[in-house]
Amino acid sequence: MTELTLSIIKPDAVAAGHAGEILTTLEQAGFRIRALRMLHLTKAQAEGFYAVHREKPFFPGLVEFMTEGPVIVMALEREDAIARLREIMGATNPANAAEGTIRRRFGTAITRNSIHGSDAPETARFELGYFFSALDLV
Ligand code: FUP
Repeated sequence: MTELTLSIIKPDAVAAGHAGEILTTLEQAGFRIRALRMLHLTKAQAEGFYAVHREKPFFPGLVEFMTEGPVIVMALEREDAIARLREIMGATNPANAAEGTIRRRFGTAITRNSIHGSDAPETARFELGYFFSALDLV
């Protein structure tokens, strides 16, 4: 089924100059970019996006990291986009991510893992709506 998912090229990957390679990887994996914007998240915006994690011990560090520099936020369309993106991203900890995955190639720690992708349909709906309106999809 063709579906949309939300992806973020995180501040570490943008700062390291890997945004282009990550976009190329996504396009070559069959994702169509339906919307894209670059922004520097505020603390409140990062906290809202990761609200499901607010009780976790890593939450303050996650918010700090996600606000340290600009990110690139995308709505991506593909057959089984949510599951396929999770596959090519790799495991949360780059050290455990399969060879060739984006997190293995560009992530440097579990806290600095280069890319985000929605993990389920309800999450994708919330996350797409957090950054984009229907009018932004082209
Ligand atoms: P993922 O869906 O793979 O991004 O992973 P989670 O939703 O479990 O975690 C969201 C983000 O929190 C991860 F991308 C990185 C960060 N995190 C940590 O910093 N430490 C942890 O122990 C777990 C996650």
